[in-house]
Amino acid sequence: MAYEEPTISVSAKSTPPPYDHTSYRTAPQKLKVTYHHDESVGNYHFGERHPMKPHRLTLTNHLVLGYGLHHKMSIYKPRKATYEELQNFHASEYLDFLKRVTPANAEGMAGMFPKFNIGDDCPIFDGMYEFCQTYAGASLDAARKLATGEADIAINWSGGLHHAKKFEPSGFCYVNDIVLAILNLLRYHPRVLYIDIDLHHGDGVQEAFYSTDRVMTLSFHKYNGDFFPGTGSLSESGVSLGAHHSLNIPLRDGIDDDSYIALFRAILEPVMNSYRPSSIVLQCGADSLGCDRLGCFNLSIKAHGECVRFVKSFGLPTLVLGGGGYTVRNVARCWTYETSICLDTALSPTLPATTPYLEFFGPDYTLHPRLTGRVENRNTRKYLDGVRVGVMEQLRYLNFAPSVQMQEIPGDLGGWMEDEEEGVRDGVEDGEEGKETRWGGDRDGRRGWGEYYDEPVEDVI
Ligand code: V1D
Ligand code: CA
Repeated sequence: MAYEEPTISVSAKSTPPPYDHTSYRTAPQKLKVTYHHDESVGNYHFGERHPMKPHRLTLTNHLVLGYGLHHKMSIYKPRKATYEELQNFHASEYLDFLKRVTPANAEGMAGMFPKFNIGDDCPIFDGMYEFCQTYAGASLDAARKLATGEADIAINWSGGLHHAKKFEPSGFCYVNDIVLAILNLLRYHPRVLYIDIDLHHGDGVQEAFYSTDRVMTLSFHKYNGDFFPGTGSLSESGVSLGAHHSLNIPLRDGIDDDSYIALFRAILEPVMNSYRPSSIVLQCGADSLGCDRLGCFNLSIKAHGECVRFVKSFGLPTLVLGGGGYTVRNVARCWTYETSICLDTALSPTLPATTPYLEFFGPDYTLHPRLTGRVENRNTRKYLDGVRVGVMEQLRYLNFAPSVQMQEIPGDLGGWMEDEEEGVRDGVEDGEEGKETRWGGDRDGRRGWGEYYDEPVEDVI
């Protein structure tokens, strides 16, 4: 399948009115929230000294259930992503390697490890390929629910593995479920905004969409040129059609709640007004919390959650994903709290007493332990203002760019949902319901639209 760039309209555009998202705050609507989770995903193990602990997903799920949040959303156990689905982004040579290699045959395949970046960050572990299929399957399932309109917000805490590349794993990420999900959203959505609040730069997603204007990437991260993955300076802004569509917010150690939230809002509001996405993918890496084992920021769970609340206030179909997060008890607290934000539900500050693994949350057993104030804030006002101004300058270019003209989807191209569901539908999901696309308008907000496509989603890349 070859990717074709969409037709570009060169007609002059009038300035659209600012995004009216405040009404969503004052008059919250009953949103359809879906939660995509396969219990098996928490049982994989990267190795004894490895900081990535899939068990954090089990802890999160127990807290979500303990608070009774499953009564307020539709829960799906997704099927695993197929090899063909992974191939939409990843090279077959790489997938063949991932599928074949095991701890038992690793010695014989060690010659291939440098080529496929296998090492301390990305070790070979039991069930690695299945693990990838499981978390990617959940993101694809969530994207399908958004595309059909069965979900307004779809959550997959096992996803958000933003570093994986077409040919190799990177930074604990083997397949890039985010790129795969966005590629599928692009069949229905003219413009997808990707937002990344993980401590690390979302390099794999940025790289995949670096030359297209169909996806804007916005990553907040620690940056000093050296910190993993080493990318994410303000000057990385996209190429070709994608020029000015990669936005990077490089931060120093110790950023606190007030400055992070103020910056997040001050940047996201104009991004929404300039880019006018039709859907959002939000990566909620929890390593940006204070006290994270690999972290160096000062954020509380409330501040992290405030970013989710602000994104939600725009009222667009939103895919909510996990990512990094290495102090597992705080990851579980954070993603549970963020699930409750998606559901507009207040949670008791004391964790439910019947939660399995409650001992992980002692001695306080609270949802909001104090995580802030341990690292000196190296982000001066002047520095942060410089970053904000730099982003505003990039956005000015967008306002002069022609908007993407999309074509209405012909009948049978809506078949993504049926294709992928047929024969592999799991027992939990409901029957097919009428597909609808309720959002839309072009970047001017003038034109309503039905289902949009951009024939094959390969090689945006
Ligand atoms: F501390 C470790 C112990 C064992 C194995 C790895 C690590 C470790 C810590 N930090 N590895 C890192 C980072 N890697 C390096 C390498 C050293 N260099 C030559 C490169 O600094 C990788 C950090 C990955 C962060 C992943 C993520 O949080 O962004 C994430 N997002 O979604 C899923 C994971
Ligand atoms: Ca980030």
